[in-house]
Amino acid sequence: SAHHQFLHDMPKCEHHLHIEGSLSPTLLSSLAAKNSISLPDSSVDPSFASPTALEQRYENFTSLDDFLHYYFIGMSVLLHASDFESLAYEYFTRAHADGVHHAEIFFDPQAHTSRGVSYGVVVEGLVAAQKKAEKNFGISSKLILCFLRHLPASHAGETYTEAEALGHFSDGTVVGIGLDSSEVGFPPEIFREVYDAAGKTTLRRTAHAGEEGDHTYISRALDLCNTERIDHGIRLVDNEELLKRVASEKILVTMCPLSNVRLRCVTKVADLPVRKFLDEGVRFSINSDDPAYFGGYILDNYCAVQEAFKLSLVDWRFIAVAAIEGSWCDEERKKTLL
Ligand code: ES4
Ligand code: ZN
Repeated sequence: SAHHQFLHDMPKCEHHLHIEGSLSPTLLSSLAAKNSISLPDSSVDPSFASPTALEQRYENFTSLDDFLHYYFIGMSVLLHASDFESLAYEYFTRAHADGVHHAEIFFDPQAHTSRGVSYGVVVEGLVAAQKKAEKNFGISSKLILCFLRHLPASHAGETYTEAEALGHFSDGTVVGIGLDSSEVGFPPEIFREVYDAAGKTTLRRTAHAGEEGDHTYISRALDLCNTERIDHGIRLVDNEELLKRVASEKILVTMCPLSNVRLRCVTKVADLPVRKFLDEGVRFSINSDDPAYFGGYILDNYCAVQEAFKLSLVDWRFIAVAAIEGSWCDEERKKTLL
């Protein structure tokens, strides 16, 4: 895609990045060999014949669930704290090259604890990478613990309790909670208990809503889970009143353009409500979601938006300021980002 120097140079904040979704086929393949993890046999799924075959399969996802199948198999190669550290440091290296100054990173502990990798091991590796990225690149970062909505709410509750017991909520290791995985059929209010518990603490709250699900998933996240952000939120365009509310309440929508195209939520980037959000004053940021799976990192997403919409510098200023003001870092850090 076309490269825009001013978009590279603009200080960027990433708010919607699943760290497990930054696992490149190359790293996946090398960790599988190192950790003796058997991937599906290539006679069953030829995509696993080589990293290149896998890359090609990633270009043809038909839905969120089709992607999630590969996403959960991919992360099965992550076993040790050092694997999570390598994964996250590889992400930070790329994010730094793209001009990211601050990153808020989703992780899916249940996808690891359910296969015998402890919550503590996952966080140990991620935190090691965060410290190294801060020191070497000056990138500030936070972790957002996501619950998998296809699993029972009781499993989310157990995960919440474990993170809390380790002190990760009170010591700032985890800044907030999120909700991800299959959306349709798993509305946010199923997870009301953990959101209510988080609401009694300093934890911030977000949820994926209005990606494949309709606009009622967005209003239910806001009304029933008291979320402060909406991840994806593209179905906001189907309810004018809700859209105006999100604008007036300054709720940040974390958009992921290349993800929405790859998962066929829209046909092309130009079909996303970027112009609409700008005209209505809806605050949003532009993010990569699962960059190793969706054909681009954050700068590719910024450039795709520019190619599709030809935004003005005033528009880009609005996006940059919204991203900084909507970040979950302290006010001192925000001042240095602005
Ligand atoms: C995800 Cl694109 C997307 N949607 C929902 N859940 C996810 N987990 C990782 N990527
Ligand atoms: Zn996502």
